[in-house]
Amino acid sequence: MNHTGIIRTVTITGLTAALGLATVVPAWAGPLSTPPAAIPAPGPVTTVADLDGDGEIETVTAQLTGDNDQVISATVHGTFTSIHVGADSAFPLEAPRVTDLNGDGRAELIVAQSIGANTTFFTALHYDGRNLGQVVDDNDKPLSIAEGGGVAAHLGYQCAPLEGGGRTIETVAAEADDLSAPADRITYSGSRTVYTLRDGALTIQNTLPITRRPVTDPVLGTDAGTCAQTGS
Ligand SMILES: [Ca+2]
Ligand SMILES: [Ca+2]
Repeated sequence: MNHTGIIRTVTITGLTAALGLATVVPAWAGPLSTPPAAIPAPGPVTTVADLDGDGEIETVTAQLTGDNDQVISATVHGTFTSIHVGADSAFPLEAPRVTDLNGDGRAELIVAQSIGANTTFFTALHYDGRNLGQVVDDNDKPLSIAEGGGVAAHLGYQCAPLEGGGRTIETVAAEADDLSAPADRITYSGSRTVYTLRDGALTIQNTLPITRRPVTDPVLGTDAGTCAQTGS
């Protein structure tokens, strides 16, 4: 006998009557119904990564701490490290993407900071052996990578094997040349930049101009999955 079910039914019915929710509750009752638009989760959210490349995974935690601010933390060999970076507190926090941007076995974390209708902006974190820090670009500024762009732009990143071992990181940033063209004729212009990462700093190896290329052109191709940390 399952008395709990009976009691629940009675309780919900009572609550429904009391709050006048009779038309709302049935929509919730089905197993396939979805809750209303999510309120930003208080977190934390976690993932696992091998930050120091020793083959043991660490738990990485992200927690919203305030308006557009999150703290990313981990404990490596008993030593706690954390860093505050931007967040988009209008959306539920997502766990960092676990990547290995240079193929050295130590994880870098790709963290969403700003989420737009079509474009998400990420920064990257690396572990220097003691602390988490932000990966900096060739101007010594914290890296910002855009992904998405909708029809108006083509933005993304991927990794590629580097001759002699390791990986390069490639970013694509291109804009539509003429949005009034038929959808299948829209071309994009911009650049594809190839970087190497060492000690948390990117160095440009090559910049390929992209000139009026269709979206199917490999020069515009990006596959973020190619940056995944092997074995994580
Ligand atoms: Ca480890
Ligand atoms: Ca790495």
